[in-house]
Amino acid sequence: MLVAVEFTGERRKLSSAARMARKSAAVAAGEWDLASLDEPFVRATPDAPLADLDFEASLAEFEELARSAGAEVAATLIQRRPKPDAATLVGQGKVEEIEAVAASTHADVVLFDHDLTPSQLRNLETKLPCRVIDRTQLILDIFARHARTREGQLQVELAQLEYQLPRLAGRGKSMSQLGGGIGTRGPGETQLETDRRKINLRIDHVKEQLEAVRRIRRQQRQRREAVPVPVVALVGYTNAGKSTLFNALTEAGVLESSRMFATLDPKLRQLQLPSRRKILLSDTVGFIRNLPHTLVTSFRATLEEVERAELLLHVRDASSPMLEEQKVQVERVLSELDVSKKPVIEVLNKIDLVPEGDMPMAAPGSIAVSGLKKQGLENLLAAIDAALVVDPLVEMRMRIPQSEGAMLAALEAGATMKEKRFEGNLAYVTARGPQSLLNRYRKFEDRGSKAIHT
Ligand SMILES: Nc1nc2c(ncn2[C@@H]2O[C@H](COP(=O)(O)OP(=O)(O)OP(=O)(O)O)[C@@H](O)[C@H]2O)c(=O)[nH]1
Ligand SMILES: [Mg+2]
Repeated sequence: MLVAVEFTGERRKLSSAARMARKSAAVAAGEWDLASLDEPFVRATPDAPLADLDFEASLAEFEELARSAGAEVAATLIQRRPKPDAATLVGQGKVEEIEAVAASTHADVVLFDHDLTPSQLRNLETKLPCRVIDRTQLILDIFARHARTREGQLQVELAQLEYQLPRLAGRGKSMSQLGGGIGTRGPGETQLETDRRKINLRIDHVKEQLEAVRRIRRQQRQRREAVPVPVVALVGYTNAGKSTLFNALTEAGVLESSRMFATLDPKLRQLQLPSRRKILLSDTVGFIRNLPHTLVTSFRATLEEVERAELLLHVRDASSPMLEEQKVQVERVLSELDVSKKPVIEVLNKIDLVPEGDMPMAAPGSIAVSGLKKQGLENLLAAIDAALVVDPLVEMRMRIPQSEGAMLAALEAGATMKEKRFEGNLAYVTARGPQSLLNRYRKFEDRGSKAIHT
């Protein structure tokens, strides 16, 4: 069963940037008079305040998260109170209600849409008849299910171990009831016997293995970087459609799923742009609201393609009611990764779900697409082409002996031919293509312009 909590004292959860964006969108849509703009919460519809809309959307997101972790939702309880209870997060009466509902629905696990301090977790587990799992642990569990590479698995395990360490004491009873499977994965295999010392040993061991795996990855990357191909990284909120778009763009057949965090490990595929320039497109793990800082740090390596990308494609779900809030969250993580200065193209995805005339406000230069219906992809590719300054397009006139047929073919594969003419045993060509490619043909460069036009 799920317990969603909202603390009205913390209601300004919606960051000021998101509120501003929302207000300006509302004004642009002509729905509001300016007088209402000073109210902390303008109304979204005559009878539903925005704060409620946010709460509902975040509740829906929480339910989706729970399902992604394999849970069947038996019941959902909501509590609103001014501030958290220090001992049990929710109030005493609510704890009793949860206990009763958990018993009557035979729930195995109670999931809280909020983080619990170690002592809150202990208190709740003593009072409730089943396992208690908080938001961070739920996200970690989803990560554990979806980690596919060795490095991803090790990272998740490390985060799980570090999360467990301060929460060990007093869990003896509940640890033996491994109900529901959630929160029992990864280091869960050894959960029954864990004690602090064992966990610490394991942490050291995982760190060593991670270091070894990363060394190998660094070597692979160096090998790849010897051939300069710019990396373009898809980033965005979980479920925005990054993997779908990645597939549409590369036909790569990467795992795509409605379950959240389907992609934990970055995927890289080579792709050719309309200019014939090659890029490496990288699919990355989705970001999520309130992702604990410890997780961001431990997933740094997973996001390393983002750090070395030349260009980011920020994929946004245009059909989501949380559109603006999601953008703020993604930008926050990007700034934590120290990549806010990189060029970004905003991609408004899922436009097939947005009724015409209802398009949300987006940054200038943003591209509307549907990854699923493969709409707008040409525009997106052209925008990527235009935005990549690392390997600019240049034009070069060349004189290539016809005996160099292979070179000529390679040039044609990587560049656009603006002019091609054969004279005797020489091919006179004007090619437009990436500088990195044309530089390899310098020795054929034809500096005398007469050669071509006579
Ligand atoms: N209608 C519609 N659905 C889409 C579109 N793009 C993606 N989806 C759906 O949205 C869901 C999530 O898509 P994914 O591509 O897995 O999303 P993601 O951003 O990679 O998610 P994570 O890897 O979890 O961060 C899937 O059910 C997709 O079929 C689109 O353009 N239109
Ligand atoms: Mg994905």
